[in-house]
Parts: sequence; structure tokens; C-alpha cells
Amino acid sequence: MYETILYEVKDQIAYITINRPKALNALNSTVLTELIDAAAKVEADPDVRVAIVTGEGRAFVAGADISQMRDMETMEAKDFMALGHKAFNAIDFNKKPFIAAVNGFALGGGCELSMACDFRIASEKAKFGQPEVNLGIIPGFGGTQRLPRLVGKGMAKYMIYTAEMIDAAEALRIGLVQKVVPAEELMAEAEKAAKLIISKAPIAILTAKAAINYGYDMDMHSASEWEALNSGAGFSTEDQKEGMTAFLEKRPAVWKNK
Ligand code: DAK
Repeated sequence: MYETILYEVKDQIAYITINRPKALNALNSTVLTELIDAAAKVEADPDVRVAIVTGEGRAFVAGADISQMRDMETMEAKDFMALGHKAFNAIDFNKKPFIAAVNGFALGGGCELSMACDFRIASEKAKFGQPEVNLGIIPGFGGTQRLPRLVGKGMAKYMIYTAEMIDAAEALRIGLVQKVVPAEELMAEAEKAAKLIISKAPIAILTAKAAINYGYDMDMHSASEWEALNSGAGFSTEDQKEGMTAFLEKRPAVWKNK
């Protein structure tokens, strides 16, 4: 049982909902600690294939908790930042895919949380931004690193230096989100993506995530070798034989997760 997040598993999907609507789901130490625990649960539970992260009420997450951060000194801020990195890396580098279903404000730490997920589906009402410079600081939960990797250096610098809030359509245009849907269709759209993933060979999905995540920062030569090793290893699974046999027999594959 958590204090600041809701965690529910249904049909192989773990639903993680940040639940501090009165503070627009601002991230304090408790939320981050509970997210670390929830990410570990997703990884360990054989009944979970995919997680969906969303926010309760009108915000996804309106940033790190400013009331907690205001009086922090350097060492305390460093610990808080380390906790944030631990939480977001537990999602980004989780064995299983995480989908951000961005229902409203995704600002500062909220934009960073969405970027730690594998991809983002946004409601038309979502708003994104990195407004840290308004507060006299810079992003501290991965924003200076994940944002340029997702949208390019120029756009990341524009967003971080100007603190401009962008709407869902602009987020889609710059590649920060992968889909935008009307608010009432957000969870159905995220579930549609989750179910598509669940219908695929489980080991192939985990291997694809690792191949992309760990290969991304390698030079192309090493990255190609990394892909070849991962892709080659797939041929030792029963699911590879099943997937190809099912295709040739013109029937749906029945995955064994072996
Ligand atoms: N923290 C704490 N409370 C927040 C909050 C936040 N980030 N965002 C909103 N709230 C609270 C408001 O204070 C208000 O509380 P009450 O007054 O009702 O008690 C309540 O949520 C509703 O907010 P508003 O009344 O402001 O609602 P509006 O619709 O008028 O405005 C808004 C919505 C999202 C535009 C506005 O709330 C807003 O601008 N919020 C702050 C956005 C923001 O600047 N977020 C923080 C980004 S900075 C680091 C670690 C982490 C970070 C950096 C460094 N190290 C340790 C080094 C990350 C930093 C950030 O995330």
C-alpha cells in the first residue's frame, strides 16, 4: 500500500498513478521512493508485461515539489537529485516497457518522468515544459540529458533556456510524444499500445528494450555488434521457432516465453 501513488495490476498491465492531485502530483521524496518500489514490482511480477504511468486529476506531474526543495542545501539537494535519478533509471532501464499516459501538466520533473518512460501518449490537454530556470535552477532529474536525446540539442536548449510551456500538438511535432488523443481516449489509447506489446513475443520485447537502451550511446560500430549479439540470441528461444513456424503455417503464434 502506497501513500502517494496508486498501483494496480489488470490483464498483465501495471497501472501506476501519481496521486497527489492537490499539489498537481508534485514529486516529493515519498513519491520518488514509492516509484522505485513500484518499478521493482513491475520487474519482478511475472503477471506484469507492461506498465502505464499517469497522473490523478488535472496534472500528470507539475514538477519536483517546490515546497520541499526551497530550503534544501547542496548536500540535501544532491541526495534528492540522486533519488530522482534512481527512480527514473528504475523506469528507463527496467526490463519491461513503461508507457507514459500524459493527462495534463508534465513540467520539470514531470516532463522528465514522462521521458524516462519508453514512449509517451498525450491527451490533447497535456502541456510540457522544463521551467526550472524560472526557479533559479536547472533540470535535476535527467532533463538536460534525456530531452536533447529525444528532440535534439537545439529544441532542448530552446525549451530549457526559455522555460516555454508547449502544448501536446507541438510536443508531437518535435517528437517529444508519439501520439496525441482526446482526453477521454487517453487511457484506452495507452491500453491499446500496451495490449499490442503484450501480444508480441515476451523475450523479444525485453531484448528490444535492452538493445535500444544500451546501444543508444555506443558508437555505431559497437552498437551494430551489440544488436547482432542480442538479435542472434533470439534464435536460441523457443518463441523464435514458434513465431516463424506460425507464420509459415498461417496461424497465430502461441508464445511460451522461453
Ligand atoms: N511543487 C509544489 N506544489 C505545486 C507544484 C510544484 N511543482 N506545482 C503546483 N503546485 C501546487 C500549487 O502550489 C497549488 O497549491 P495550493 O496553493 O492549492 O496549496 C496547487 O498545486 C495548484 O496549483 P496552482 O494553483 O498553481 O494551479 P494553476 O492551474 O494556477 O497553475 C501550473 C498550474 C502547473 C501552471 C502551476 O501550478 C505551476 O507553474 N506549477 C509549478 C511548475 C514548476 O515550476 N514546476 C517545478 C519545475 S522544477 C533538482 C531536483 C529536481 C529538479 C531540479 C533540481 N536537484 C535536487 C538539484 C526538478 C525541478 C523541477 O521540477
